[in-house]
Amino acid sequence: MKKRVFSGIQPTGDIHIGNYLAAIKHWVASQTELDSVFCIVDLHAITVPQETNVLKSKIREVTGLLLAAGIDPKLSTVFIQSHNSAHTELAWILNCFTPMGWMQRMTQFKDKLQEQKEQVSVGLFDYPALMAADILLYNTDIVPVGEDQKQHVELTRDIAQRFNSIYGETFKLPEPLIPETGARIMGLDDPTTKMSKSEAGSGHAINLLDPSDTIRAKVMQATTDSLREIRFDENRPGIYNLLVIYELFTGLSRPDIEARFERKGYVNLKQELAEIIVDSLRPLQSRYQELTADPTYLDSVLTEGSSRIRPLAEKTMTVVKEKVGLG
Ligand code: ATP
Ligand code: LTN
Repeated sequence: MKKRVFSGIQPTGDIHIGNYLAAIKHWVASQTELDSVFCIVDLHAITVPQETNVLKSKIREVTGLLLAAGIDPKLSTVFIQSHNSAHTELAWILNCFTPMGWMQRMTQFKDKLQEQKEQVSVGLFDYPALMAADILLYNTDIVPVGEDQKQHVELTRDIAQRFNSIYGETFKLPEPLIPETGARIMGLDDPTTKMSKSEAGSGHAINLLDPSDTIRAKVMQATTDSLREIRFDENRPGIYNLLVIYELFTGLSRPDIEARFERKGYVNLKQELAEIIVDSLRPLQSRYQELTADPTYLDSVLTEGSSRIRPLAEKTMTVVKEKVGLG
C-alpha cells in the first residue's frame, strides 16, 4: 500500500514561486511513489472577503497551474474542497473536540488579527479545524507544506489524538513534510517577511504566470544590502533569499554557487537569476496556455477528482458519526 499524501492550496491571489518551490514542486516529484491527493481549498479562501467571479476563475487558474507544473491527474487526485460537504461536516465535529486555547495559539491567526483587527471573521479563527478535517478525512500519512503550515499540521495531530483517546483509534496521525531548503521563501521587496499572495506590493512576489520582463524587473529591484560578498549567510536575508531561489531552480550546490559568484557583484547574480527563473517557468507557462485553451478539460479533471475521493470521505464520516453517537 502506498502512503497517502494530502495537501491543499488556496485559490486566492497569484500563485508564486514560494508556493511552487516549497510545495507544488515536491507534490509533482513524489506523485509516482505516493498516493497523492491535492485539494483546492475554496472554503479556506472565503475566510477573508473574496469577489464571486474572481474566486470562481481563480479555482480554474490554480487547477491549470497545478497540472501545468506537472501534477498528472492519472497519478494524483485533484478536487475542489466545497465539492465534498464531508469537509465542513467533519470540521464542525472536530471543533467540538478542540479547546479554544489550542486555537488561540495559532501564530498565523495572531498575525492576521494584528493586521485586520475586529474585521477578522470567525471562519479565519477556525480555519485550522477545517484544515484538520481536510487531512483526517483521507487517512493521510504525509502533509507536504511550507514552514508556515507546520503548526496547523501539528494541531491536526493533537486534535486527532484527542479524538482517538476518547473514542479509540479512529484517525491516523499525519506527519508534516517541510522541505529542508526553501520552506520559507521571502518577499523580494522585504526579505524579512514571507513571500505572500495577499501582499499587495508589485515587487514582492514572482508569480508563476508573470511575463518574462516583469520577472526581470522584480529580481533586479529585489532588496539586498550594502555589502559585496555573495555568500549563503542567513544574517543577510536579501542576498540569502536570492541565493536560495537560485539553488532551488538550478539544483547546484551552495559551494558551487558561491564559487561561481566569487568575484562578481549583486547585479551579475540578479541578472543570472532572472534568466534562470524566466527559463524555468517558460515550459510551465506554455503548458498552462495549452491546458486552459479548453476550459471543459479542467472541469472534467475536477469532477473526476471529486468522484474518486468522495467514497473515502464518506467512509470516515460513517465511522466518526457512529463513534460520536450522531443520528
Ligand atoms: P500566501 O501566504 O502566499 O497567500 P498561503 O500560505 O496563504 O499563501 P496557499 O497558497 O494555500 O496559502 O499555500 C500553498 C502552499 O505554499 C502551502 O504549503 C504553504 O505553506 C506554501 N507557501 C506559501 N507561501 C510560502 C513561502 N513564502 N515560502 C514557502 N512556502 C510557502
Ligand atoms: N492552510 C493551508 C492550505 C490548506 C492545507 C490543507 C494544506 C488547507 N487544507 C490541508 C495542507 C493540508 C495554507 O494556507 N497554505
